[in-house]
Amino acid sequence: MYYQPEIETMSEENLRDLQSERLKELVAYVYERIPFYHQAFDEAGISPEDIKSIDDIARLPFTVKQDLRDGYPFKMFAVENDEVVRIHSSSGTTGNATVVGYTEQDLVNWGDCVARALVAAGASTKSTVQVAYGYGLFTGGLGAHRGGEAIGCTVIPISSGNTRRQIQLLDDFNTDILCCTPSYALHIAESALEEGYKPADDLQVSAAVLGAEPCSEGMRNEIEEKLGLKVHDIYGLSEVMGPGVAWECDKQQGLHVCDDHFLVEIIDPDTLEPVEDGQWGEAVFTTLTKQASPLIRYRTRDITRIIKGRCACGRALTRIDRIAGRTDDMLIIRGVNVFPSQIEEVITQFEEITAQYEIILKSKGSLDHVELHVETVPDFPFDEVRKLEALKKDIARELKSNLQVAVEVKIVEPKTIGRSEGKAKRIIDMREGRQ
Ligand code: DLL
Repeated sequence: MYYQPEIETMSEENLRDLQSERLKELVAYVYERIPFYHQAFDEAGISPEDIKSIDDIARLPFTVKQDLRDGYPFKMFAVENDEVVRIHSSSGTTGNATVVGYTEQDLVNWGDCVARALVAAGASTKSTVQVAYGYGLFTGGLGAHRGGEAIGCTVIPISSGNTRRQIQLLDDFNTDILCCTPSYALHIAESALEEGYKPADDLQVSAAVLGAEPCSEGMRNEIEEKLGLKVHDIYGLSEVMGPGVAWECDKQQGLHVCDDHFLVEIIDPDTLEPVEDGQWGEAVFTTLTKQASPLIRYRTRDITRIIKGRCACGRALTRIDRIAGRTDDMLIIRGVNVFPSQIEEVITQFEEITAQYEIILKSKGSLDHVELHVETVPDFPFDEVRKLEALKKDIARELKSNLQVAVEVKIVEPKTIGRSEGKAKRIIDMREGRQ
């Protein structure tokens, strides 16, 4: 099912034409309205008339998070305050937060993008959508909310947390679509099982639209199995809009980008040159329709690749692979690059442990030392030392043979690793000078 078939099934050629038209309008718009871009274009020796189609995109300068921080709060806005109807912001752990504005039309477009994702996951006017992403300055809650309302679903704005209540409402209100982070979905599933529910049988929920953090196939399978539903990945970032920039259809073969609103490129983060389709690199987005906070070539630091060929669902929208991780989160263990999601993929193959884990980075002399904490499932015989030792060895061996990394595995008792209601914190950096 499609939410906007005229866009979702538009031919590639027409989509490209539409993108080129919108890109031309966008460059003139930002050049005129945002001094930062006026100056950046001048410095690059580019004038808006030089951009004739999306093939010229690489002539434009990049935008990075620091540019948004430097523009705090409103210098990157293209409209006056009277046109801004909403603000979201992502808290900066370092430096200023980034602030993003939305006009009424921006919110309509955002709702459409999320609605496409929800409909692709099976939503209709008859659906009840439980939004367990956090509401507030984070874009997850209100973004998913708007998408559900755009379709005409019944939306439950429960926000994140209060897990017992989540389960009760899933049951009492016959929720059929759950929206939250993957780690929170797993926590909800575990808690429901603990409370004596058989979620796969007792609950009506048939799809979960999960995003805001990476989720390995292993973790996805675990959530699907425990809750008896299908997981649809949804991607986005506040600077570019929020959830809904790209999402999975029922084929689960990559995420469809909303090409009419965003132009995606994949670049090599070191050379900044575009990579061939199919090669992994950093996703860069240009917003084609945003009025309040448009962005040219925004470097996301998220690692993905273009999936070639047309999806069996019939959509011509560009597909990107599920996000492997962020360049900032990439671990370099004795020279080997590895993302936490790759470690997750390996450990979720073990039935004896849950998908809850923590990666602790420590200093040993001048070298980095990596400790992986994993938790056994509740019915594992934790006091049988030989079984525990064997499991530990097996996990370490699998990590070594799959990822070529040597990590010290520590198995901890069930329920000792902190559960997350939003984005899980998987890496704890205890290296000297990093705390
Ligand atoms: O996380 C927006 C969002 C909310 C997306 C709800 C999906 C669902 P930020 O807080 O600005 O916005 O964080 C954006 O989260 O650059 C990625 O690193 C990561 N991320 C978002 N979606 C996914 C995903 C929201 N599906 C940052 N898979 C992005 C992997 C994701 N990582």
